[in-house]
Amino acid sequence: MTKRIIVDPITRIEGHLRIEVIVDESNTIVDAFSSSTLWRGLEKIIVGRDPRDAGFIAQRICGVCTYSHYKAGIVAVEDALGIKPPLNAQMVRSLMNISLFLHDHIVHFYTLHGLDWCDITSALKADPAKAAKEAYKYAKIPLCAGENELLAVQKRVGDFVQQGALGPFQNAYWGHRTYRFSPEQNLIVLSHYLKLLEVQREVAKMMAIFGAKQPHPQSLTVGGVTSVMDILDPSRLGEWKSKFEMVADFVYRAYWADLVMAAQVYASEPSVAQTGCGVKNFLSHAEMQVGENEYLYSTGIVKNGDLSKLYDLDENLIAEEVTNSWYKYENTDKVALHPYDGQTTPDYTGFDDGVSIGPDGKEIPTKNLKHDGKYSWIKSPRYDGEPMEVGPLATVVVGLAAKNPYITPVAQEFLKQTGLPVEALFTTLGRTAARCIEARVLCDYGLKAFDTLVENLKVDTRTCAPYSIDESKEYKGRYIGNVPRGMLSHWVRIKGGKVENYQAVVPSTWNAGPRDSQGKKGPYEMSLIGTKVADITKPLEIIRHIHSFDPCIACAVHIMDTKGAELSQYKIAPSFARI
Ligand code: NFE
Ligand code: MG
Repeated sequence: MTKRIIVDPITRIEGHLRIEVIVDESNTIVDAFSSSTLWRGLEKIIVGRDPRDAGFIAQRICGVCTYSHYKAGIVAVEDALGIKPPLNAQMVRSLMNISLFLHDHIVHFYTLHGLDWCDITSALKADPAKAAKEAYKYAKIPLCAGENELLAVQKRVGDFVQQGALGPFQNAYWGHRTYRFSPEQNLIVLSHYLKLLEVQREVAKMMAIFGAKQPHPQSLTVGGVTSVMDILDPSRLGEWKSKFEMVADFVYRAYWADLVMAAQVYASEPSVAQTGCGVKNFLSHAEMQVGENEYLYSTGIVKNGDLSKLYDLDENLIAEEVTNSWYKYENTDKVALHPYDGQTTPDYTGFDDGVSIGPDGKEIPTKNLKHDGKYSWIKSPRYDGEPMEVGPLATVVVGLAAKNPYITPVAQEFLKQTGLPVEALFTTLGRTAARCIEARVLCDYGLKAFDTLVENLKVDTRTCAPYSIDESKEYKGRYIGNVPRGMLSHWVRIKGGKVENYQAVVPSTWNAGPRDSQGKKGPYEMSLIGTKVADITKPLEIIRHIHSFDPCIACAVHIMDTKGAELSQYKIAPSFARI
């Protein structure tokens, strides 16, 4: 007898994500469905507009990676028009990108994913003196982990819990048997969780220095950047650098240390150390420009987890399917469309009546995803017909296969410090570690972009390239790069001086999309298969796997009904919301 577990909504992510799994008699997941239940969007709004506005509109796809779609929209139009921005503009864009990645990664680990690893209730029972000693095992000079600091953290959180208003700590699976940290280790992570709140504020300011504000910076324009006064002001440059150093310090002494600790402790927890990565194809793109032609991350493809071979990326082989998504393709018999010819026409087919496991372990009637039809607002991107994982794990895996000189030493250091084999990367633990490795590469080498900018400013102060748009001509162009959640591409066609078609193929779409016409599941769904759920009323394992991708469903869907028509109604049952 199989049973169905539904987690809807998955909280501590951006957007609306529902996961349904089928478990067998041993509570092992044998099938999985990933669905975005909310529909929104922007690709259609861009059509018919002035191409110079595409980036500003595309930016509204998401309030998390607010810079990614902005930059992608600007660069896609620059590519179409044949514009190369001056080096100063390229470097400032890179400094903003470094700020975004650092912000996203540390916030993800502590605020969104950390409580999947760290049991707060256990931290309150810790011995602070013992914890202070423990912290020295993972950092030369631990951050916020002295005995008195830890005692203060315990008191602060203890007082908060005493009030009975648990706020962000409510509704979790405290005491779950797959939590593995000792009380002292939990207390160290909890201390860093609180410190993050301060660091997060500073890293947001880093973005605003050259972006004018955060979220949704405003200083990129087709041809270059507009933050000229800030670029030419040494004190603004110095402000960015000192904030970068403060964030890097947090990454070295807290984030990295906690991930080394997690890797050592959780190596013996099968649900994270042996499962969580089913699609072993990885796709990544060069990003984080630090010189004229120098990038910290590499482009390429790794297939079936084989690090000995790196395949070139052929962008003609990128396509999106809607076989199991609530869209239809019109005037074509193709099942997959290249993004230059992509369509976004809704075709909502609803849910089925059925049953699933309720909070007390008994079956209750529910509206379920259709298992033999359309079941998500997310499309299914494919590369040469195959699902691909994108994101920090892809950056690290492709970086290792490419023998990337920035990624390789950092990844090797992590494996050496934790004693894990390289195969351990192909798990949920590996994916979470890879995000930290990606952040650490920025801390080790990110200032190369800063130095390139400072050196170049001595001989060249240009910040924008001149250009013109010929209305009698047709153009097409794209941005392909990596953003915090993985490979992102924006594709634009321009005709008569206006945007004729616009498509975004987004990281969380690659990872969260439903199965395709061949029945091949995407990375979220495959990550769940084979995992044994310890307690079906507390499916922490499901949440941990999915959180490790850092889902952003606003990004993944990015389309809405521009006429405001009601497409369906949603009711959220809070008892099912899991943090
Ligand atoms: Ni909305 Fe995004 C990133 C983009 S996501 S967060 O990173 O592009 O898939
Ligand atoms: Mg799209």
